Amino acid sequence: MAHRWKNDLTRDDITPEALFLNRRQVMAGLAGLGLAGLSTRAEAETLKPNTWDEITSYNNYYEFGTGKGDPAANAHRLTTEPWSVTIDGLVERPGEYQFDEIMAKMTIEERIYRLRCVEAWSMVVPWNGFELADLLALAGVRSGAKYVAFETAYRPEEMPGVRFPVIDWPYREGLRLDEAMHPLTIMATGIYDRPIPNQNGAPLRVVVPWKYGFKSIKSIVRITLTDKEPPTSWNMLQPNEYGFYANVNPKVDHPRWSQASERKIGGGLFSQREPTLMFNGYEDEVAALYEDMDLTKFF
Ligand SMILES: Nc1nc2c(c(=O)[nH]1)N[C@H]1C(S)=C(S)[C@@H](COP(=O)(O)O)O[C@H]1N2
Ligand SMILES: [Mo]
Repeated sequence: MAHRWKNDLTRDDITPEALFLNRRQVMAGLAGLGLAGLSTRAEAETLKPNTWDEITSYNNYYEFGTGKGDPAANAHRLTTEPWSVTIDGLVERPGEYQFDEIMAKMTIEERIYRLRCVEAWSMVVPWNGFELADLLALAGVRSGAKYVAFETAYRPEEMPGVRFPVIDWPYREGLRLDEAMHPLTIMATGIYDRPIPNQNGAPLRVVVPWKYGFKSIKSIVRITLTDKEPPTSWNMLQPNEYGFYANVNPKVDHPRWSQASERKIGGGLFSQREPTLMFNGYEDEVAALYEDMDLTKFF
């Protein structure tokens, strides 16, 4: 596997002292420790993860119902063992990859990321997982591939929510290949060093921290490399409200509400809304991906 930057930074590495330094100093300090590359602004500042209870009881996973508590109540019905992911399309080694075999080959690390839902609430989640690029390398991306399409399991017997045509099931998402290969993009398999709960997308789900949460598709059964932008669930439903890119952007409002600020889950009844950050705080890491694009057009 190609050697790439690995983030060994955990929340225990963020010393109180580091919180008083400005970002550049923190970055320099991390570089000095050999942790080149990313310390997200969020991590360098006051990124405090939400609690296990918050992260696992307030969810969006429409296959189990559209209420925030429905996934926690219903997702225990999802059978996650055995599990396999079909990787096909423009790859050298198409096939069905067993979850256990994938895990045996991947390096699991902790990533503390902001999660910003398009509905304007947010959390901080200490994920465990591996870089999506490493999984794609297993299958071998062929030249000509430009996009990656993902599909969630569709199991009417286990998923009470799929009776309702809120979405054209199965839930589908997609990324441009360079977004999928970006070191910030992970496949999460755990939270707080425990296996990822069903309601959060067991046994493996995408996490793209600079995009609205709906891009971070859960319980993946298929990954297809294509040369065309794939259809994606929310975009199919309301193309004028949910774009393919869905980058977090405080300056581009949803047609029905502002995206300039967000409500932090767990903040309490009287907590202030927080300003939403460009690319959810990951601007330094990802802005280059969109250099020549009009983000109001490609929202
Ligand atoms: N398959 C599937 N994936 C999904 C969703 C869904 O309904 N079905 N909801 C998305 C939305 S809108 C958000 S905000 C995040 C929420 O992730 P969390 O429940 O782990 O916080 O999952 C995303 N992934
Ligand atoms: Mo969301």
